[in-house]
This record gives sequence, structure tokens and C-alpha cells, in this order.
Amino acid sequence: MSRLEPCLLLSLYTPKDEVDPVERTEEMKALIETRGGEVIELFTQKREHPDPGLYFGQGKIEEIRRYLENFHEITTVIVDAYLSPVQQRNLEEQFGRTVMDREELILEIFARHARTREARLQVELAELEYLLPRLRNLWPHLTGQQGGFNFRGPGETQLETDRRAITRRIAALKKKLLHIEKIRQTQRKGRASAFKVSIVGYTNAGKSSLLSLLSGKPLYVEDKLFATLDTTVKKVYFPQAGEVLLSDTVGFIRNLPHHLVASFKSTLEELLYSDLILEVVDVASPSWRQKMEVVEQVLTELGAGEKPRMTVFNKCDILEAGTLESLREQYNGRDDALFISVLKKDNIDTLKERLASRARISRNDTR
Ligand SMILES: Nc1nc2c(ncn2[C@@H]2O[C@H](COP(=O)(O)OP(=O)(O)OP(=O)(O)O)[C@@H](O)[C@H]2O)c(=O)[nH]1
Ligand SMILES: [Mg+2]
Repeated sequence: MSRLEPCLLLSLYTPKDEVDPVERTEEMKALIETRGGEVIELFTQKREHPDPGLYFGQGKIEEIRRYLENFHEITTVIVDAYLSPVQQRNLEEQFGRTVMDREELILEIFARHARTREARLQVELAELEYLLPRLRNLWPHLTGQQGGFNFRGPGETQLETDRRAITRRIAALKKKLLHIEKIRQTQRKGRASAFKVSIVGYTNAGKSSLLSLLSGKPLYVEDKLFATLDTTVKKVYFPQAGEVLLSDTVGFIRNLPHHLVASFKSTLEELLYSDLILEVVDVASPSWRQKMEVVEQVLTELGAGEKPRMTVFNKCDILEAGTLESLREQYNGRDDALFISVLKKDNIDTLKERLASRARISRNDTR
């Protein structure tokens, strides 16, 4: 077993926060674990707003610095926020450790999980766009010159060379992705007549597990965040409804880094071409309602908020019987919501019937 990398997690709470602090920490821990790290200690601070230079207050920085003096095995400090390039650099100087923010963490996970050529190109693009304003951070020993008026040291030159090379690579990546998108458009035309269902949901909800069960084909499923980054389309045959195309794609998370959203836009926009959006909710997660809101936001941003929808509440097998009962009552009589367990195959036949019935109706409508 490979050793987990010891990390320190830092969180700042401001009065504007909407997400429960415990949930936030749990999600960061899950992201860190997915990346192969382990949180040794958590430091938190309440503050009116983040400090523009250091993100945290000077006192807290001191406290963390003293802590790190005794824990040399901690090599990475992870901040549960999006840091500006300057904040990140200042914190690295203060702590003498690699400082990673939420965006870099998610980018690394995406980089590790990207399988197809398109996903790899998309992740590389997001990484380079993240890196570009941070290049200076990579050359602190060269660009740290003080006082020199209009002085351009060797670091500045190197920085310029790097910046140009990265800008060129970004342009090349965009071109390649555009080409892939064109091919996809052609494929889409070929599938225009089939009933298309897009499976969406928060990361780790059980989307791939469901697609695998419905299609009878094994798919990559793991108790990790962002296990899936590529769109997988499976043909499923439903008696009396014919062929239905089911697709599974990248999961959502709150505050998805905007570089990733931009890079994955074409993957996510596939949703717009579907006839039905099948939302999978991990109802065993304490914050499933908030996660549903995140999914709603992302769908709305993509322009898919008004698409026909069906919601499946998954992982009912690990829900307490009482909780499940009261939820069932709330959704009683709604044919667009279903309580299922992919693991125990509970209610899957009903789900298939409802999908088939939607496909049938749509087919008749278009005739
Ligand atoms: N207890 C329980 N676990 C489930 C159920 N369905 C899926 N899981 C587990 O949930 C975890 C995530 O499942 P995935 O299918 O990979 O989830 P996903 O939504 O595709 O996740 P990403 O691709 O990471 O966004 C896995 O460990 C599954 O075994 C269920 O009905 N009950
Ligand atoms: Mg998946």
C-alpha cells in the first residue's frame, strides 16, 4: 500500500458562508484522500473577510508556523479556498511548504483520473490556465529582487520564455479540442433519432454504478470523488420502447473551479442534446439537499435547467428505515422521483419501466 501524504488543512469561515463547516471539511478530506493525502490536523479561523495578502490573520499564521516547526513530515498545506497567486506565494513563504488551494487539488484529481484523449486535453488546458498567473511563484529565488529600478534579472527572462511557451500550448490545446468537438457534432447527428438520457449528479452519487447496472456492462466505479471524467454512452434496449442511449459524465461539486468548467464545457453541454435528465442523488449524504441545489445551479448555468427531469434517490440501503419512510411520503405520488438502491438493486425495475415509458411517449410525440 502506498503511503498517504501527510497534509495540513486550513479553513476560513466568514459570515457569508452558506455551507455547513463540518460538511465542508468532510468534503475537503474526501478530496484530499482521493488525491492520496491524509489530513493530520485542521486549523480554522473565523474572520469578517479573507486577508488580501495572507488569506488568514497574522496571529493564525504564526500559530500554524509554530505547529509546522514540530511536524517536518507535513510537506503540503491545503487551503479550503481559491487563493490568489499572491496569497498562495505569501503563504508558501510563511510556511516553507507547498501550499495548495482547492482548485489545484481538484485539478490534480482530474489530471489523475483523465482517461480519454479529450479529457486529458481538457485537464491540461485547465491546468495551464491555472498556472499562467502563478508562474512567478515557481521562480521565487530569481524574481525576488528588491529595489532595482526597471531591473530585469535572469528570472524575468526565463519567466517570459515560459509564459510564451505556455500561451502557445494553450492555443494549440484549444484548437485540438475544437476539432474533437466537431467530430462529436457529427456523431450527435447520427444519434439524433434515439431517446437520450443523461445521468447527472453530485460526484460519488452512484451515477456510473447505475449506468453499469442498467446497461449490464461494467464501468469504472469507485468510492472516490471524480472517478468519472469522460462521457460514456451505453445503448440499452427496453422492451416496447426500443433502444435508449444512456450517458454518464463528470460529476458536479460545489464551486467547481471555473477553469475546469470552461475546459469541460463541451463535455457538459452534451446534456443539452438529451431528451431526459436523470438526476442521481446520494440520499445517504447528510447534505443531499444542498448537493441537489448545486446540481440545479450547474444545470441552469448550462442552460439545461428546464429539460425534462427524473430524480432517483440512491443508496437507500444505508438510510435508516424511518428516514426513508418520511422521505417517501414527501415524494408520494410523484412519478418523477424514485427511491432506489443500485447496490441492492431495489426499485430498479420500476425505474426501467418509467424510463421506457418516457421513451415511448417521446417516440409517439415525434411521430
Ligand atoms: N451503499 C450504497 N453504495 C452505493 C450505491 N450505489 C453506488 N454506491 C457506491 O458509491 C460509490 C460511488 O459510486 P460511483 O458509481 O462511482 O459514483 P459516481 O456518481 O459515478 O461518482 P463520480 O464518477 O466520482 O462522480 C461507490 O463506492 C459505489 O459502490 C448504493 O445504492 N448503495
Ligand atoms: Mg462515475
